[in-house]
Amino acid sequence: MFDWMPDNVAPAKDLAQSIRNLTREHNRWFKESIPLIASENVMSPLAREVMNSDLHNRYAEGLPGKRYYQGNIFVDKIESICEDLAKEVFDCEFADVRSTSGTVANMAILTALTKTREKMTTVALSDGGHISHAKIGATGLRGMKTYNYPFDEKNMNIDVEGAKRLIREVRPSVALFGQSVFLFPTPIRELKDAVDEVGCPTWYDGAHVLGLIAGKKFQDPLREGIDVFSASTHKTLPGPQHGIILSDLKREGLETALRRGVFPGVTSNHHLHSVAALAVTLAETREFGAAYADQTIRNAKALAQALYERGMDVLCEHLGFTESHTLIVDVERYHGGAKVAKSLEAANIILNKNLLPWDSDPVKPCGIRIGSQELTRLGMGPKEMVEVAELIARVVVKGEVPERVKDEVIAFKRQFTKVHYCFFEGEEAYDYPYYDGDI
Ligand code: DSN
Repeated sequence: MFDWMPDNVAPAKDLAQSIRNLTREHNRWFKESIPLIASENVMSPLAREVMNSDLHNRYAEGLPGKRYYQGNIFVDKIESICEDLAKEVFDCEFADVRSTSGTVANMAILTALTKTREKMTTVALSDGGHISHAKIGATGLRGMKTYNYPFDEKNMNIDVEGAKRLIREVRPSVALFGQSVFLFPTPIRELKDAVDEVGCPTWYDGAHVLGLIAGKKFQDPLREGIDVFSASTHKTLPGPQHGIILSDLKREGLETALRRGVFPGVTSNHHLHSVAALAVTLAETREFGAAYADQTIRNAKALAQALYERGMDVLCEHLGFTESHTLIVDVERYHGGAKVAKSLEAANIILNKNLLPWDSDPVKPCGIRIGSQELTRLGMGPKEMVEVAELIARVVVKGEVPERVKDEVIAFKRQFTKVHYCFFEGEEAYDYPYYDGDI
């Protein structure tokens, strides 16, 4: 031990072993839990294999064939295949797969499309907008002045007439759409007149619904007239934590601006192992994506219906609850989202509290958000959604002690630990290779 190290600091090997043990415990916990966070998923065995490769250790600034480093012979091929697959799956002219996250992709687009102190229109955080669209996030960092679309709380979507008025009045440099709470398609076509009148580019952040769009089961933003489509790649698209930018390049100079926005704009090296994992995910999506997206939406509707029948206030019953993977429940009468999410966590049911448009206190949200995509990936269908709803309702509605429900959650979940809708279907989702023994 170093002489400057106080006696109570553990040796490095013990700390490393602790991290190893905690990681294993995390894996086991998720194997025994019901994962319902709408922004998460499990990667396929093949995606995990390439993710955990030497690609992780390398540099490749620039684009295939135009690099600043040697050693990219195979990297160039992988990245080119990834871009081609993205263009094919999303039926578009342009794909940049170098952003290291959805927020980094958004920062690249802000760099490409805007200048400091310009105006943009966005969905408010309380209405489901993403943090990177807000003043406190990337948009604010760019110095943008943001104006929020009026929101139709009953239908949980942008208020079309109000949004048209706002766009005409503000005359933004860019009109941004897309949410982290995405129940229904954005009325892009309905807003087209106003946007065309102003002449600004339109941008759609489709991170949450990317896998549903890939499976052709949600709106197709580029076909509906959007100029730039950004996303992270690990929510309904079950890929690595990474980002993507797609476009049909209908505006002059867009390709160069977007490429420069990513590099050198907001990234130096991109994450080559993630590009490989994304390429595998896109290939698997081309093969299995339609069935997976269809089942994900069916499961979300089935789960919403089953929760509703058990007395929970699932939003938008009059619209069939949802057209995506997400459902929202108002749990104010059960003491709010924070308390409910915590109680469910004690029963190994993992979801998050969520702000509702009518919440008066942003730190005490009245909602919870639930996503069906990961359970779908693990092979569950409508029958299992009813079982999941019953387990949730026992904790939330009937007030059963969460720790008592937990044993049943574990027994239930142990039947669903394998990945589906991928090559090597049926491999374990939560098992990773280990070295034997302690350090
Ligand atoms: N904050 C994430 C979510 O859970 O929706 C998106 O980045």
